[in-house]
Amino acid sequence: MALLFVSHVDEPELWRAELTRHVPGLEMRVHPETGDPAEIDMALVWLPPEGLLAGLPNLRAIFSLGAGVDAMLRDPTLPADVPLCRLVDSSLTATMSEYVLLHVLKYHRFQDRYARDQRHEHWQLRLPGPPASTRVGILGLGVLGSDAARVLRGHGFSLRGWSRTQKDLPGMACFSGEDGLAPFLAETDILVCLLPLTPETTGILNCDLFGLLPDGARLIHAGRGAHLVEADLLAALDRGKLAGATLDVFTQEPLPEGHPFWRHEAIDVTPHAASYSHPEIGAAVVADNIRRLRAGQPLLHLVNRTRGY
Ligand code: NDP
Ligand code: OXD
Repeated sequence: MALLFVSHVDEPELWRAELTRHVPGLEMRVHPETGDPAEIDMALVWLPPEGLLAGLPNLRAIFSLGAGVDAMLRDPTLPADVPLCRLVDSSLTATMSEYVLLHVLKYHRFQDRYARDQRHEHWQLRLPGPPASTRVGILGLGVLGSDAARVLRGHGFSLRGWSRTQKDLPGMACFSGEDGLAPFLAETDILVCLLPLTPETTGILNCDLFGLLPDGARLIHAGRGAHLVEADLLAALDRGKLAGATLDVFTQEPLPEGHPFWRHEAIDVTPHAASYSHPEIGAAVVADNIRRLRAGQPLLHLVNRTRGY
């Protein structure tokens, strides 16, 4: 039996080297060189073409190469009885926290303003207050959100977070559910979105939500493109409700040529690059699950398909 690797962004040979180091004798095939589909019992995938996994009759486990599995769950043919595990690894987590810290510091230290000043040959000293004077609010307090909070706390920022179920995290105010959203937003100067995309969170970053933030708030969005109502963001920026946005994810990726986000003065675009897994680290996590599957033990990081993440 063999593992099928499917990804247009991850480097298969790096993953093969690391996986076979941890699981000697593992046969890994790289899509589209699948061979006999009946010989595939595991799949390691990022954005597999719709229907591909349904065509593997002996599939026993699906391992995602990403933390978010919304695209896979949208595939109506995704085998319902095959366990689906998302990627939780320390490199993916650490790189996301770096991204969040980088852009929180950018806003806190006025680097966005200085970039604009430079374009206009304008010399103006802007002195920030201490980090505690900047209130950062994180939407989603799971693996990524809670680690970003830990890192930001280390830099002295004032923190709050929002999740579906109530959390109790050190050094931050935690809010949950629909009732917790407005009080959470009311004191958030920089809003960070690290939510999974589900029917409940689709379109959550909209004009109503922006209206609940203090005037001049900033957005750092690294969840999924469909969380954001793009026209509402442009309207909020244009009327000064929001002062800036850093966007890593988009409804259409790559962001199409001519899209208004590319040239907007107050928007920074990154190409879905916020976080990434180092194969040396990610493969150890996947290998652990392969051993568990073979030993009939419970798999780690199983997706709850009813909840959608
Ligand atoms: P987790 O599943 O660990 O955490 C998700 C968090 O979101 C949980 O705190 C959960 O609440 C909360 N949540 C889910 N639904 C709701 C809701 N309806 N209302 C309020 N809170 C909600 O996920 P990760 O932290 O690992 O990843 C989060 C997302 O980040 C991924 O799904 C993906 O979309 C995105 N991502 C983006 C990357 C990039 O490079 N741009 C890279 C990796 C991930 P509760 O704790 O109560 O369940
Ligand atoms: C992920 C991603 O979900 O890279 O891991 O977006």
